[in-house]
Amino acid sequence: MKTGSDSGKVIISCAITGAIHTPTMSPYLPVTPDEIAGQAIGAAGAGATILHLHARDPETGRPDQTPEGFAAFLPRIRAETDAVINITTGGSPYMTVAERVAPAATFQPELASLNMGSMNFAIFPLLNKYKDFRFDWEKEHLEGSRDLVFRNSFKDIEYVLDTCYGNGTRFEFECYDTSHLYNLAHFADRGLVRPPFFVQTIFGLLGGIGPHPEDVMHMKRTADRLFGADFIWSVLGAGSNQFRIAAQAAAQGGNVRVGLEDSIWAGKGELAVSNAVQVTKVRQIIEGLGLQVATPDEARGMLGLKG
Ligand code: KMH
Ligand code: ZN
Repeated sequence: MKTGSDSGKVIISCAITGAIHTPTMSPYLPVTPDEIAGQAIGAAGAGATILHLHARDPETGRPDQTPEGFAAFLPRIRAETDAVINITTGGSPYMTVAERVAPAATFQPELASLNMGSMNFAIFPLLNKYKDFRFDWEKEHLEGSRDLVFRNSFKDIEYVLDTCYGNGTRFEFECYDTSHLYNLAHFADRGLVRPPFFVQTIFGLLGGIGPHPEDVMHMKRTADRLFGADFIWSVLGAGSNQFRIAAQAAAQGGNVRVGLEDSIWAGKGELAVSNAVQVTKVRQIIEGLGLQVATPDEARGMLGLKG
């Protein structure tokens, strides 16, 4: 089994801002191009190997999937870090796949995310916690998720592959449940994707698999069975599950993803004041286990990136 840290090297992905959290939830969520670039550079300085990037409208914080939105911060991040750039093709679950793929098609990054199946994507339970929103769209965004299907049909997945693969972009395969691992195996069987597969297993989103340690083990065992030595395993624990799941996976040869996209917390009831804070914390976990954080070039080798 090849999990990424057979060499003792652990890839830290940091997802800087995403499309789920909103400005009311944390004043530290980066929204403007300067904030996104500044926090991405800070995260890389703290040890992030890969930067997973989304853009937002600088006035309202609303997810923005236009290439222009990304153009406002990508050059600075590329100039000031050596981190692997990973552009989202998930965008926001409210967008069409054509909108979602446009930035990755335009900027042809080394990595892009690819969501491996459709699912409910429920964030409305957060309405119990947040009441007074700074911007109207935030409430609609949470309310709308009662009836939201994050659509990633087989045709949608093929569309992203067709659009990006020719550019040498490889993928962070986002798998929110075991069926998504089987979907990836299906694309591999058809020869539409090539190993090594960077498999991002995601835990604790309502609509996907849960955050229990047995859920983590089940996803890992299933990926081991389907992909053998052909995958690099990473985990993303949503919200308060972030560090516990990162520690479990790192101890078992996995790689980790942190960042304010997936959790705004640094600890119980303590907001993370930056992405770098989370990277530092997970780095301490990794090094405490006697492992080392992979450099961007080491990750390029592990994941077969174009560099
Ligand atoms: N926020 C993650 C759970 C994407 O950008 O393609 C999912 C994600 C999707 O990162
Ligand atoms: Zn994302």
